[in-house]
Amino acid sequence: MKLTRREVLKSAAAASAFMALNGTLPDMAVAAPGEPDKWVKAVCRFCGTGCGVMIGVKNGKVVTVKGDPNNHNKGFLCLKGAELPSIVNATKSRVTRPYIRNNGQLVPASWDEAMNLVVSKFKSAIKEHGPTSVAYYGSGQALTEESYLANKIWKAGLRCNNVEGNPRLCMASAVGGYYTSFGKDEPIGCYKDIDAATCFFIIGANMSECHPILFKRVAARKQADPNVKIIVVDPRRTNTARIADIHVSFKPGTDLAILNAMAYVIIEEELDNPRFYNKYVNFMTNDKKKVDFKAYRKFLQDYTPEKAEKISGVPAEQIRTIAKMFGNASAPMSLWTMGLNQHIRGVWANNLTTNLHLLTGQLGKPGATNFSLTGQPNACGGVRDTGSLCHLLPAGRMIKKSKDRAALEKQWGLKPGTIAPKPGLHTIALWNAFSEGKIKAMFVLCTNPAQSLPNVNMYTEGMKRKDNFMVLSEPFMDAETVKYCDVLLPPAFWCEKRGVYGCTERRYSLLMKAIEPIGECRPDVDILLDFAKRMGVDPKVIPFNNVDDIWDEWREVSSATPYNFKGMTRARQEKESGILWPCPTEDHPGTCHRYVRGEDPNIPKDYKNKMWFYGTKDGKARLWLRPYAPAAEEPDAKYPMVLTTGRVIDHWHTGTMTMKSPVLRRSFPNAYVEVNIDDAKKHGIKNGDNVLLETRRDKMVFQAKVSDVCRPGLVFVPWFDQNLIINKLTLNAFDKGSKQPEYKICAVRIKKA
Ligand SMILES: Nc1nc2c(c(=O)[nH]1)N[C@H]1C(S)=C(S)[C@@H](COP(=O)(O)OP(=O)(O)OC[C@H]3O[C@@H](n4cnc5c(=O)[nH]c(N)nc54)[C@H](O)[C@@H]3O)O[C@H]1N2
Ligand SMILES: Nc1nc2c(c(=O)[nH]1)N[C@H]1C(S)=C(S)[C@@H](COP(=O)(O)OP(=O)(O)OC[C@H]3O[C@@H](n4cnc5c(=O)[nH]c(N)nc54)[C@H](O)[C@@H]3O)O[C@H]1N2
Ligand code: SF4
Ligand SMILES: [Mo]
Repeated sequence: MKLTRREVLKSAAAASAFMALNGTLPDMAVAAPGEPDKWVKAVCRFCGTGCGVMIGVKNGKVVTVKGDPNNHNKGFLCLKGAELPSIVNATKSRVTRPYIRNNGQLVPASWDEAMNLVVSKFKSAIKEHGPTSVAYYGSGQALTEESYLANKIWKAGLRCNNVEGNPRLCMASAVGGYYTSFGKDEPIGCYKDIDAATCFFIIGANMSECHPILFKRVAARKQADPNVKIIVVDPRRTNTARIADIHVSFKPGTDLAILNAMAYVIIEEELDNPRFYNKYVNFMTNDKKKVDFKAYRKFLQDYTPEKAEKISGVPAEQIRTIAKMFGNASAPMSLWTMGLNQHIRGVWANNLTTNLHLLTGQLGKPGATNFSLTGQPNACGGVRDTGSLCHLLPAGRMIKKSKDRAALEKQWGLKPGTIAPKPGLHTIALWNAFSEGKIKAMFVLCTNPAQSLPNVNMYTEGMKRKDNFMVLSEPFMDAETVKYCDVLLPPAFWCEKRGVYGCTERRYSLLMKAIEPIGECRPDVDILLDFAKRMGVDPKVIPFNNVDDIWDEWREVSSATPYNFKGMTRARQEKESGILWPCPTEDHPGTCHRYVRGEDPNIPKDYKNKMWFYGTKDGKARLWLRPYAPAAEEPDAKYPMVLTTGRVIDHWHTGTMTMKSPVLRRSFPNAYVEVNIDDAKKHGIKNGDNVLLETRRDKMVFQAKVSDVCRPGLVFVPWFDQNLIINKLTLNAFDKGSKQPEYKICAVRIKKA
C-alpha cells in the first residue's frame, strides 16, 4: 500500500491504518523545515504502548518528530504520535497564564494571586472541616514525579488520603485482578512475549485502534508464522477482529460465563496442567476459602458450553473451539483492556482470564503470559506504581495495612502514625462528595473530568456549586472542565518539561525537555512544589528542589520493595531508551518476566522451583471461582438495547489534544452512533440519518453509521466529542472491588430523529 502525502492528508483514517501496519509515512516529514538543530529523546504523549519518540527542535520550536529506533517501537509511530508537532504548536489554544473566576468569568491573574487563593481555600477547608475535606484528582498522563509528589504532599504533608485520578476509570480492575491473583500489581510479562506467542487471546481490547504499534507487532507475528492463531472476543466486529482466525461476538458483559466455560472445556479435554497448578496455585472461592481442584470442577458444572451459550449467545461449539485453541497452544498470550475492566465485575473478568493461564501452566515462559494492556502512557509508571490512589501507598503498599504504613513512614522519615489509617474516597465517591458539598477543595491535574466521568451531568452540576472550590491545571483553554473551575493554572505541556513515563510492560523511559514552556506556564511539578510550600508542608517532608530530586527519592523508596528500580539512574535513563523494572542495580539490564527464577532479581538464584509468586504469603498464585453476574443496567422493555462507548484510532479521550491537529480532526470531526444493519432496518434508519439515543440519564442526537461492527441490539458511541458528550447518558455504577465504573454497558432506546 502506497500513499502520497496528499492522499494521506485527505484520508487520515486510511493513513492511520497504513501507519499502524507500515509504521511510518516516509513523505510525511511534517511541514519539513529542513534538518532540526537537535533531536530530543522522549515518549509519545498518548497511549500506554509508550512508543519512544525523538523530538526535532529548530530555533526553539518543535518542527517534527520521529520514532526512537532504540525504544521498543523500533522507530515506528502511529499517526497520533506523528501528529504531535501540530498539537504542540497549537499555541493559540493554550492557557498561558493563571486565571481566577470572578462573577462567573475567568479573569487573568498573577501566579501569586492565583496560588494564594488556592492555598487559602485549602487551608480554610482543612481548618474548618479537617483534612478529609480536600482532595487531589490526578492522571495516568501525569509524569511519575508529578504523581509521586502529589501523593506525598497529600498523604504525608496534609494527612489526607483523598488522592485519586483517572486510572480509577481505567486500570483499577486490572490492578484488582493482578493483586487478587498474584498478590502484587502490574503485568508479569513484556512486549517481547508478542514475538514468541503462538496464540493471541484478545478479549475486550481494540488493539488496532488503541494500541496500534503493539497491534502491528501482533500482526507481524502472525504474518511471520501463519500457524499463530488470533482469537478476538468482542461484541463489536472491530478492525482488530478482522485479522482474527475467530471473532467471538456475544452479549456484552457475559465474558465471565465464556471464560468459565473455556476452563470447563480445557479440563474436559485434559488440556489442563496439574503439575503446574498443584505446585503453584491455590483454588479460592469468592469468600476467600481455599478449596481443591474437585470443588473447582464442580463449580464449573454451571458453565458447560451449552449453559454459557444461553447466557452469552456464543454457540457452544465456538466456545469449545476457542478453548481448545487456547489449551493446545504452546504459548498463549492474553491481551485485554477496557472491554474487561469497565464493568461492575471487572476484577472478576481479569481473574478469570488469568485462570486460563494458571490452569494450563502457561506463564513464565516466552510468549505465555496474561498481559493487561494499559490505557494511558503513565497509568502504570505514574499512578499504579507510586500508589497514587486513595487505598494505596507507593510500591504496592496498602493504606489499610499498618505494617505498610509504618514501613513507608520510616522511609519517609515521618513520625509513626502520620499517614491516616483510613483509605480516602474513591473517584465516584469523591465526586459524589464534591457534588454534595462535602469535599470543599479539589486540585485537578492533567485530566478532564467534566467530560470523562460517567453520568457526568451529576458531577458538572456539583462543580457549579458556590460552596466548593476546584483548581485545575490544564494547558488548553477549550477543555470542558475549564468551564467549571474556580482557578485555572497554566501547566507546561509534554515537551516543555522533564520526567518519566512508565508504559504497559513496566518500561520506564525518560522524557527530556525539548523546548521552553510558553507564556507563564510552569511544569506541574513546580506548581505542586509551590503549593506545598505555601500550604506550609514541612520542608523535611517535601525537600525537593527539582524533578530529578523527586526521581532519586522514589528510586530509593522503591528499592525496599519488589518494585525496585534503584538501578535506573538519571544518567542511565538519558542514555538508554527505557528499562523494565525490577532493576535493582546500575548494571542490571531490567526484567522481562517477573516471578521466574533466573529472570526476576527478587528470586534468590538457589531457589528450588522455577516460579515464585512472592506477592502472596505462601508464594502461590490464586485461581478464583468467580460466578457470572449480570450488568448493573440490563436492557428491558423500556430501554431495550445496550449502549457501549469507547475509542477511535485518531482521537485521544476528550479530544483536547487530537482535535488540534487538522489531519486527526478531519478524520473524525464528530461523534456518531454505530448501529447494526438489522437494527437500522427495524428502525428505518439509514446511514447518515439523525438518531435519538435515550437512557435513564439523558438523551442526545447522533448521526448514524450503519455497519456490521456492532452486533444486533448493541450501539456504540465514541466519547471524544466535546459537543456531544456521551457521558451525559452513561451510568455511574461501579465494581464493588475496584470501584471502576461500568462505561461499557447501559440500557438505551433509539429512534430516528
Ligand atoms: N486511539 C486511541 N487510543 C487509545 C486511547 C484513546 O483515547 N484513543 N485511550 C487509551 C486508554 S486510556 C485506554 S483505557 C485504552 C482503551 O483501549 P480499549 O479497551 O481497546 O478501547 P475501548 O474502545 O474503550 O474498548 C475496547 C473494546 O471493548 C469492547 N467491549 C465492550 N463491551 C465489552 C464486553 O462486555 N466484553 C468484551 N470482551 N469486550 C467489550 C468494545 O466493543 C471495544 O471494541 O486505549 C488507549 N489508547
Ligand atoms: N464514556 C466513556 N468515558 C470514559 C471512558 C470510556 O471508555 N467511555 N474511558 C475512561 C478512561 S479509560 C480514561 S483513562 C478516562 C480519561 O479521561 P480524562 O483524563 O479526563 O481525558 P483526557 O482527555 O485524557 O484528559 C487529559 C487532560 O489533561 C490535559 N493535559 C495534557 N497534558 C497536560 C499536562 O502536561 N499537564 C496538565 N496539567 N494537563 C495536561 C489535556 O488537555 C486534557 O484536558 O476517561 C474515562 N471515561
Ligand atoms: S501507538 Fe500509542 S504510544 Fe505509539 S505512537 Fe501511537 S499513540 Fe503514541
Ligand atoms: Mo484509560
